Amino acid sequence: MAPKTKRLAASALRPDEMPQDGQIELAFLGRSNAGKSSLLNRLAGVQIAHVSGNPGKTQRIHFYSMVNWYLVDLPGYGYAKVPKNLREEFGEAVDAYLTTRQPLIGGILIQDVRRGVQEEEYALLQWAAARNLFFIIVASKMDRLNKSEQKERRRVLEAAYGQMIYPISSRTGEGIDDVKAAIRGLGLTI
Ligand SMILES: Nc1nc2c(ncn2[C@@H]2O[C@H](COP(=O)(O)OP(=O)(O)OP(=O)(O)O)[C@@H](O)[C@H]2O)c(=O)[nH]1
Ligand SMILES: [Mg+2]
Repeated sequence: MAPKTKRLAASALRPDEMPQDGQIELAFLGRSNAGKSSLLNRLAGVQIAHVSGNPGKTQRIHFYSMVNWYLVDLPGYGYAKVPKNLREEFGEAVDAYLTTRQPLIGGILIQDVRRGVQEEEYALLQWAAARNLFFIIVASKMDRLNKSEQKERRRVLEAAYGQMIYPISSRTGEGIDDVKAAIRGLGLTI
């Protein structure tokens, strides 16, 4: 029997809690509240990830089964409201995942279109390039801006990142098919 897809396969902090079947993983990274879980639900086509108005709610590394790969929702960084000791625990788990996890081939960096690019985003992409991981950049919440603001923010973000970005809205569905096409470009089924 084929494994069930589009479900939470594991919720982990330690490596021994993570899937052991070696299927490829794509990570979702981004500042807390950037819209990672919302995009994940859109891509899956079902509500599997928890979306909150409460930043820092995703407190473990969640592995969702896709057809022949895992979509991995990581705790958002840049928490303001989470106690420092908890922040460090997530930080360590995410660091360990990103630096040592063998099935990880890359992922999606999600950035709220209205926010600036900060040190953490640059550091992440630099580190990813050094590890030969493939990251696409998604600008979320496009529905929050009017057409001319969208154009301007896209220009600013593409200049800041030095690479093209995928504008999306998890609210309207704008741009979701383009993100799926990028994932298919990696040879993954979605
Ligand atoms: N207008 C609009 N709101 C969005 C969009 N995507 C997410 N949101 C809202 O932004 C808030 C945070 O969304 P989440 O998907 O939970 O963000 P997250 O990055 O998973 O947050 P953490 O798990 O805390 O790191 C929620 O209130 C969402 O409804 C979007 O495309 N448009
Ligand atoms: Mg989340």
